[in-house]
Amino acid sequence: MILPKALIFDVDGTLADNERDGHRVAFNQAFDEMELDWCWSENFYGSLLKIGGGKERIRYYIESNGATVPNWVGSEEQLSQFITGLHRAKTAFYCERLAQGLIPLRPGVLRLLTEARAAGVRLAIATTSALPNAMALVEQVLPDGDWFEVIAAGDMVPAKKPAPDVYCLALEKLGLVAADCVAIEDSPVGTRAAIAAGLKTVVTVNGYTAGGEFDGASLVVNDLGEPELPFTVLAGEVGESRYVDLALLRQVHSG
Ligand code: XBP
Ligand code: MG
Repeated sequence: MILPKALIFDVDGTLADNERDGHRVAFNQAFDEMELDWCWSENFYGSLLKIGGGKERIRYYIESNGATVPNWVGSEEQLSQFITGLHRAKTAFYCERLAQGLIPLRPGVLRLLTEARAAGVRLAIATTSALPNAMALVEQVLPDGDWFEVIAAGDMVPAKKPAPDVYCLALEKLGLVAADCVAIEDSPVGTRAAIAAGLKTVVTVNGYTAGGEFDGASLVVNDLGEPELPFTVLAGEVGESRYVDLALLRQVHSG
């Protein structure tokens, strides 16, 4: 059994549990600022998470809920312009929340990154999120910078998750093939993308994704766990392991 050469992490929901109290709140702040009578409740936002990407989520909401848009929005070009402006405002609010330290890392993330880095296992990101949002999260929640040598973000590829594109881009930038790597995801949409790219995938669920379909995942756990805070295994074999570490990822990779 050999170690994976790289670990490819999803960002939102995986590195940090940031959808409910991060992205969702920032969307609502942007709606207020733009004087829209829209409000995404915690429950409703969960149903919108099947749409990857903030701009795509706004568009889907307008089209499927008949949400009121400003009077000046008539043509498709104006709609795109409106969504881009609204998403820009949301990004600013989101980055503000990150800077306030309101979004902590999930259990086990820093431990696993530290172990991987010390062992020479390369680290990459494959996210649906816009590049500035992914960078802001990494810079705010991880100490000492430069953890990830590759960041592949939603706006860099033609199709967002569940398409495999962003994982394929991460592999291309790493110069590796899927069989060399393991992906860490939190959502059904993200897991489908990683598996479609040919990656062995470990899923760490959160409040929004627990109970989702993770067909093809090698392992599904409640979080990465810590020595003093073991994970709960929802699917897959972990032997004696009590948290996700390189020894367990070696098994996943070879499985
Ligand atoms: C999750 C997403 C994102 C965020 C919003 O991305 O679907 O759309 O909810 O981010 P992932 P943006 O789990 O793949 O990191 O507003 O930046 O699009
Ligand atoms: Mg995610």
